[in-house]
Amino acid sequence: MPPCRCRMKRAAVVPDKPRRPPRAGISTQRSPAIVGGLPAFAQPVYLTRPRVPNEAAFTELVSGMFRARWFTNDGALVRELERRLRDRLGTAFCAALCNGTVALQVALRSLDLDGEVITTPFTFPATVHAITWTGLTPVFCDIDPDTYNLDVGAASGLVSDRTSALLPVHVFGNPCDVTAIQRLADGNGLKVVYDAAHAFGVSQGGRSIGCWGDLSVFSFHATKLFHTCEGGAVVGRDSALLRRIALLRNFGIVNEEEVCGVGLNGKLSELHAAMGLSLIDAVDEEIRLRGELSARYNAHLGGIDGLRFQRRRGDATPNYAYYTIEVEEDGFGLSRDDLHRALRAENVLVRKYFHPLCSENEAYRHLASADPARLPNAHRLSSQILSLPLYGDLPLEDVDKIAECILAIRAAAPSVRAAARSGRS
Ligand code: T4K
Repeated sequence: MPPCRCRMKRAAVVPDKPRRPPRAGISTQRSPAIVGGLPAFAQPVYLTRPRVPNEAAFTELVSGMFRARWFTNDGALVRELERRLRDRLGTAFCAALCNGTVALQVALRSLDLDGEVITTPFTFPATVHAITWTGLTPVFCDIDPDTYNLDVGAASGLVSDRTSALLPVHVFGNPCDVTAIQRLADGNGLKVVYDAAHAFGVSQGGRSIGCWGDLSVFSFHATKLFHTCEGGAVVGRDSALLRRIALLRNFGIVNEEEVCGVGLNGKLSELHAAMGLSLIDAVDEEIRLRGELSARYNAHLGGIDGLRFQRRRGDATPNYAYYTIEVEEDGFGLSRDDLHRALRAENVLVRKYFHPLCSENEAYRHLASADPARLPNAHRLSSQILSLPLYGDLPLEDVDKIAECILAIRAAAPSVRAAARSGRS
């Protein structure tokens, strides 16, 4: 039987900082599936689900594309999407690309960098791979244990005469300390490219998150709150950079007579742009729904010993891209991995974003900056972090049930631990 998709009346939006104790009425009595109980969900609850556009609106755009017989290469739909994104993101330019990873590569390449780029190990592999694919060397910097973002003080200690840029990530949509990063960059003649893959719709101090640094890069992958199935964008303010980016994403072709530089094929297709255009007006609604779901998680999980939460910047407008918890074994009674296994047994497909760290990849392990002793905060967080399901049409009752599972699993900690570590799960 498919899972029930009905909705209960929604709770008022509350600040995302967890404060309240667990709600009364949540049962910790049920027997966790990992120790023989029935799974809480008959069907998998995915970490996220892509938002589906209004089919009629999407079909109309695609029909127009068929009529025009123009499917890619600077088509009308891509141009329209770029215009809408520019307005939405409040940036001087927006160049759409085929995905966030290629957008990162093109952004780095457009700045003519060489040598080393300081970045975080606590990110999706794409961030660091983009540095390497561009012929640059990543230098890993530890993170702030509370915000999960680049520790700017630690970054300043890593700047050398080989450093050409900083590539910080607004992890889970939480803005970096952009003022301190700019100060560090300006003081050392460095460029700044932000990986804003998680940060669509976020603003800080009243300014869109895309307004900081030299360039910012977004991902429009299907798992993002705004998506084009696959896609991405580079935003910034310098029109000379926009010209370079436009060339780089189209093989370096200037015109039929001239090709310049080493470009690649980074174009977004008209079909992907149609998806984006039919979803862009739903972004605020998606953020609102996720905000409600996050508040509900907070209400259940906020007071539990052994659970910690990302400290969000007070001056930021969040987008609720992810809902994560840190599991401290001492207080919680179980490790993150125990809880991960126990929730998977309930059919709750939680994920360990981001574990392993990028610095643990065999491609990077040899780097001096990848030494775990230099990255204590990142290693601790990577062993404790867990992402819980979150997407706009996740029913609030499912959040209640997931929280109930977490409490029941915790209440049965000794037997859950034994089952999780016995290899039976
Ligand atoms: N920088 C950062 C900081 C990033 O996080 C990312 C991407 C990038 C750069 C690069 O941007 P892109 O080149 O991807 O545009 C997913 C996404 O594929 C990836 O885009 C994203 N970050 C990363 C955080 O998450 P996986 O390998 O964990 O995805 P997957 O397939 O396991 O899906 C996650 C969940 O979503 C599952 O529960 C299944 C569900 N799902 C997924 C897809 C694709 C669906 O329900 N439907 C779907 O169509 O990487």
